[in-house]
Amino acid sequence: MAVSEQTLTSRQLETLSINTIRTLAIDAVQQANSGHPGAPMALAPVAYCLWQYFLRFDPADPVWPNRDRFILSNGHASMLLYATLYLAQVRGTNPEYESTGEFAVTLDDIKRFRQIDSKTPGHPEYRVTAGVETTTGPLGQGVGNSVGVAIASKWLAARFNRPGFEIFNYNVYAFCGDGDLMEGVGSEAASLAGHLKLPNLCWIYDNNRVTLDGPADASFTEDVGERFSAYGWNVVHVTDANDLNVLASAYSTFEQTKDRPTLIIVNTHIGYGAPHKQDTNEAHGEPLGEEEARLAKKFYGWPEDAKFYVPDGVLEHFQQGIGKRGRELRSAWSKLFGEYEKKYPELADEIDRMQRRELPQGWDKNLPSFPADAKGMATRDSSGKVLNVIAQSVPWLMGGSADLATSDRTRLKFEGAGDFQAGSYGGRNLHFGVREHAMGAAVNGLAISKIRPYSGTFFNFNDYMKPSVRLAALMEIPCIFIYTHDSIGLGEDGPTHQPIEQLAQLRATPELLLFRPADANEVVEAWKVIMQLQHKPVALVLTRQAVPTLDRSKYAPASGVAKGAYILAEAPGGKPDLILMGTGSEVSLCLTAYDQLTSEGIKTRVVSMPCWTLFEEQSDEYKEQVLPRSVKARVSVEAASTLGWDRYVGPTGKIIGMRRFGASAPAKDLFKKFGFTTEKVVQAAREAIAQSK
Ligand SMILES: Cc1ncc(C[n+]2csc(CCOP(=O)(O)OP(=O)(O)O)c2C)c(N)n1
Ligand SMILES: [Mg+2]
Repeated sequence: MAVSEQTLTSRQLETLSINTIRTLAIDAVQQANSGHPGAPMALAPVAYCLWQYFLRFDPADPVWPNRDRFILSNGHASMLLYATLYLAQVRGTNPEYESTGEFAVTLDDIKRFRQIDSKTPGHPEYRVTAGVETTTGPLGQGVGNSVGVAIASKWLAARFNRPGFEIFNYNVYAFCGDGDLMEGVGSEAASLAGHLKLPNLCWIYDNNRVTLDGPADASFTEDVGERFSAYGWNVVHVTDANDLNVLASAYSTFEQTKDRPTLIIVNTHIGYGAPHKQDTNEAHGEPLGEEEARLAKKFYGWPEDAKFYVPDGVLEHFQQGIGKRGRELRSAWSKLFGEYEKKYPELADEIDRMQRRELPQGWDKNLPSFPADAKGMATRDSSGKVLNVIAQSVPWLMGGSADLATSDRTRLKFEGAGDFQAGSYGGRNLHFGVREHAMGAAVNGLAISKIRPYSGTFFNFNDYMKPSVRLAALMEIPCIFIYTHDSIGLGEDGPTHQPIEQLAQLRATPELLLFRPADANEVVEAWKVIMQLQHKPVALVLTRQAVPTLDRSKYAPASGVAKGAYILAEAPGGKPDLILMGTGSEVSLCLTAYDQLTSEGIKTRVVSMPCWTLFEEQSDEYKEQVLPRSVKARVSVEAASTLGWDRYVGPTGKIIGMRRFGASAPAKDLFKKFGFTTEKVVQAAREAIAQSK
């Protein structure tokens, strides 16, 4: 679609609209006395051209499933997005994903930029503001997400489109700056997108040669275009951000490029129009100041003293552009979808459920139950089996691993699961390569596209993707992060690979649920809880080594996992003098200690605690029932950092954990060396009993 013949008046309206975006950004940042005016001032025409002439987006329905996605990866330019959402009159949505008819962002919201409870926080936040597709601010995450969103679009098309019914074909546009392209995650994501040849992905690079510290050439001198060409992208240059015709032709080139992603490098002037601050980092990270703001407005031909001024005709102009075009596109789609529903009711039902994050009927059929077995199996293995069962009933459960699928057991092996690759976009096994961070960001992109995604890697390498996991939690999106090789129990690979502090770190993350199941049946129960989550990400932490499958006729059922912690083995008579507690592979150690202590007449209880956060959410009565205050002799056993266990063992308790990094040796030798033996647990129990008296 090219910019149509313009009359003089509509050219003037274009300029007015662009300058409205600029001055709203200037005024909002000035009023908040914080924020970044420079990037919105520069990028206003780039955003305007995209929204007004290209983006297939209906402001009246910001959750229309086939809308083009706009991601502002340089989230510090948030006012660019808020001003655009306001001018395009994007509507709000409720938690049921219905349009409320209210505006997503009003002029009052813009006046309350960066204030408490406003819809215009410092950086764009998913869930807070309708029309914000993903939370951005930590540079590189947005472009990382965009790859997942583009994968989702291609996968949805492969699964749901039928001859004459192109239900999914949306494009993904991501604005980004020097920072996004310097960050490792941006490079990983670009490399992955190039490999996958995603033709629906367009990054628009704000090439202003400035970062926060000053000229970008203090740290960033590579040839970005050459780099992206080498990744396999189509690279397009726009030498003047204010030339709408050239911008439009760049966007058209993207639309016509069917065999690879597109990078549009736009040369811009940060703080465009501010005479003393343009092209300097002074247009960045702080308000322009009253005087400079006035001079910029003068440059734009604006009334110099007007604040938050929206000239007549601007809102109507957007309505006649994106408003009208978006409405027509969406109603044509709705009509098509109506026919599709009649012809393919089952597929339409799947699409509908996905939008609401509901599961298909019978999603939990065929779930295994594992017989007691002293030798047992690794929880990575039981999880791999469960994943492969559930994935057959939940067609939109998909994911992959950062080059460790054979080790982390995340591969979908059943007939038809397939690999997602250029040329086979219907596959459900993603190959992220050794790119954990881009994997995390892409998985977030899949989740905001309403696919149920999982990732896989060694637990220790969560460190390489942690920023994305944090954003999944902040966004409250149901990603499933699978981590295997969860402790020194991985053995010979040694301390470089043995996680210590990772459990404590993820337990400290709000909104995230961490599960460390003790045996195969706890794994099944964990998956049951996980699949029903709609608004929480999960870390599922699994062993490399075999753990016994517990005899559930002897011990409590594994369904206790749903409460986060439960009494696994009770003291004879039900009144314990001692509580042993642990997670994962150390639970069976608690049980062998239990046998010995019980045989010595010490009334012992064992509590399995696979998910602390869920346990904390239980009633006071339940918590008191599991960990009665009166029982002061307590021992925790977990082969990880001891941080946090004091909460459960109390001042007279004993914590068996890792107070140093691990070592390279066979697992059994490591467990012995670091005190994870029945003998040591029994000894700690005796000490705890003595201390508690
Ligand atoms: C991961 C991360 N590191 C640091 C920052 C702080 N930060 C915000 S904007 C910015 C400068 C980014 O420069 P660029 O991407 O070129 O944006 P421009 O200044 O051109 O708008 C920095 C370092 C951040 N938001 N995220
Ligand atoms: Mg820059």
